[in-house]
Amino acid sequence: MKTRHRVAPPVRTAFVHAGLACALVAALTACERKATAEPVAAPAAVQPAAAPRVAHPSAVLPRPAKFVPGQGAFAFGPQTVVTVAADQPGARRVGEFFAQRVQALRGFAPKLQDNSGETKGAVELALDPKLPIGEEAYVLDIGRDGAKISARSEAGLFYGAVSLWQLATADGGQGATVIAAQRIEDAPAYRWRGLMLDVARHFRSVDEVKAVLDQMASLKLNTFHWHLTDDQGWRVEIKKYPRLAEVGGCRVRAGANGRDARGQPVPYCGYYTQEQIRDVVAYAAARHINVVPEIEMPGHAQAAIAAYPQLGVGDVLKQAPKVSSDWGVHTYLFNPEDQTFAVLTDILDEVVALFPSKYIHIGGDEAAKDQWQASPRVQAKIKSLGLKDEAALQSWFVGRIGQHLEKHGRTLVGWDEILEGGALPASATVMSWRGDAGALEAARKGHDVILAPDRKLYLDYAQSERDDEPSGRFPVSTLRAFYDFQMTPPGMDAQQAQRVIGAQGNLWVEHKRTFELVQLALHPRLDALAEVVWSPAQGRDWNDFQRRLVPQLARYQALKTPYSDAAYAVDVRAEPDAAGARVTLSSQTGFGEIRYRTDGGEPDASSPVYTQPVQAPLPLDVVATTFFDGHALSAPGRYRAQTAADLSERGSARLKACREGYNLRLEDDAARDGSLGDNGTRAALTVNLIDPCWIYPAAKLDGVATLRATVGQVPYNFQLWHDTDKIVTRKAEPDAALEVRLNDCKSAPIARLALKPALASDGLTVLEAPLPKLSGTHDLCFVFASGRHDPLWALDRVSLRTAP
Ligand code: TNX
Repeated sequence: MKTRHRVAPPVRTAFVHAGLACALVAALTACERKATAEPVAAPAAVQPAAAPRVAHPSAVLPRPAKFVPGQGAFAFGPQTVVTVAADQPGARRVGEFFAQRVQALRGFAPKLQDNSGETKGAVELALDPKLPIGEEAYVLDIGRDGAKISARSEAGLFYGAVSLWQLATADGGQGATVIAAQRIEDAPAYRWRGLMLDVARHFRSVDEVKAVLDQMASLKLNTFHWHLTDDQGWRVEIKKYPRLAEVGGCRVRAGANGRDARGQPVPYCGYYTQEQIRDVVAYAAARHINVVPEIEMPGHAQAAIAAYPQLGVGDVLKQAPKVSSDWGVHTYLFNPEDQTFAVLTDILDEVVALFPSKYIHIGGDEAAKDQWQASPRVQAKIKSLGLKDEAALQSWFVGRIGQHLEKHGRTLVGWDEILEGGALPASATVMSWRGDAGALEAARKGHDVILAPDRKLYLDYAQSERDDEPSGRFPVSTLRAFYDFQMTPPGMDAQQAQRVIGAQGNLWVEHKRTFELVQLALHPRLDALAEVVWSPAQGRDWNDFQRRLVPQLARYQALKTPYSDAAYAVDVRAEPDAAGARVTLSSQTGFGEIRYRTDGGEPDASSPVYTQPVQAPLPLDVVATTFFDGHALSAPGRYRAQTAADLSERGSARLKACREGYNLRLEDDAARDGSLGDNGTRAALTVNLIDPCWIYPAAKLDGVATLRATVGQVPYNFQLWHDTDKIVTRKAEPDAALEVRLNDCKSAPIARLALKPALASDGLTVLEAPLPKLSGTHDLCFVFASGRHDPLWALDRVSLRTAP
């Protein structure tokens, strides 16, 4: 469902029912009039058709360290030139980048000029290595007669240019503009301002990676952590071991994704040639972004072992593994033999030659030790090295790799598991992901620390429980939560806090099959994180951030960069009511104002403002959008209901899971209509991997005669390691069915909807069955009794229908 991005926003299709425009207008308008009558609400209620546009004094995001408003404004247009000193190629590069970015939005490119001549009305880029400011700092002075960016380094100048670009494009228009006079003195709070992108689970093209780098640059992020290898794919060409990319770079995806119309397997492949890697690294460097490659070891190694089985734990492997089509924790580890180190160090030699980064990431996470435990050879190795256990062996493994990187003058970075086993060299940098514990321990032990805690800074979590939320993980991780992230974990003292060199957002992409899904996951949460790592903690202000986000979102629209509008999208709740329905409109943040229409059209900045719940007759057709300062912040959200039965419809995102943990929103492996291939809209289904079970809270059952459920099946391609035993399956007795239970999930089924019509379909199937006569308000519980956990059956939506 392509409703979450703001590129030529389509009307949301969630909850769409055939329906007529209704008489809601009158009811809603009446409500507004009522509000006007209340003295407190009076000023707001006389909502002007077009609110006066109060531009934010500084539209720069992330917020600059210091901002002083000035007098007057600078006329910026096609006549504006950018001046640089003839002997400063760095300044010229920044000028060219600036001109190209202005061109992308305003439609003209300021000309570059030598700074020796007339400079009135110009943008001057001045590099001065003796300026007494920080390495990445800059000063931006905008007056009536021009603008000047000063910095000590090209990076500083670049960041100044990004700020000026934001100011020059904050009005969202084309052609000439004016920029308010102001002075900005700015420098980043942290030196590691990062984003991790997983390209192993789903591959991204060079152009897509470059697009992400452009977006990072415009947020002054400077570290791109490229997760290049994992169980599901090896994505970097290694000349000495070509099978890594050729074999390790291909898998057959699970379920319908993995076969063609004739049922034949379709390989899913992708890797970057060394030439492409160099191209990306140079592209990033031109944007002052360092690319940190990650080569996973000793775990997350299944693709590498599929390519070169001799790297695996040979005495326990019955056969070479395939490149995995599953998600989760796998048990294939590299063996700790000398020949394996020879291969790994060869690989790292090529990696080091490709990536000038001081930091090289060697993974280290989730190395389930089952195979090492089961292997007599590995056990003998542990013994001969005088080590305590497998954790100590991993520590020894990492130490040995670290020594090799040190020979190249590089610093090892690893996930916080590298702390286990106790032998981590002090020079290693720890990336803390399992909550704060790793960060605390690493800082205490004197390691540099990068914060990337799961839940808090993981970008694969869902952003809402809306019906149109794309696939991802639960619980929800909101824009606000990202903005509120604290750079000093509780329990860390001031001295240890010095060890925190920065933070990064991590985008794992098991559930982000397309680039659009990647973009929706990144923005605007990455924008919030950019402010957390760049701007001083003091002065952080959520509402101020949101105001500066408005022009940022407008830029994304203009640049056709999809972003999630989960923070601003309008939730329409309609409950049955004597008049037909009681309609409540709200948004996650409450920021801006909600405007709506009820005649089928999309609201604009002059449509009525929602102030309080309204009663409205059926059928109803509401389209609502959040606005701020005349800008639409969300795609228009539509809600239609013909009858009271339609009001009872709940998508799986709005049903309650029966347990916590392992709740995912999964994309169906086939298009809605069951067609194969990567095209076509797909359903996203909220499901629990341990106990697929849904609660419809407080269902109103009076007069309900039938239940309608839309169901889908997805492959169970998850490795839950030791949690596998916990998976709940229910017997298919007498046949496979969706069972409905009253009040709780333990009672006997009150209805069974046979799955037979759905068995042969890869897409969604609508099932309907009568319910016994019920009354009152009760929870309903839904479970699938299919006798097996694979395929995983999932509810798309349910509704309660009255007798015709
Ligand atoms: C854990 S976070 C992982 C990744 C997965 C992620 C999400 C971390 C260091 N490891 O391999 O992609 O969970 O499923």
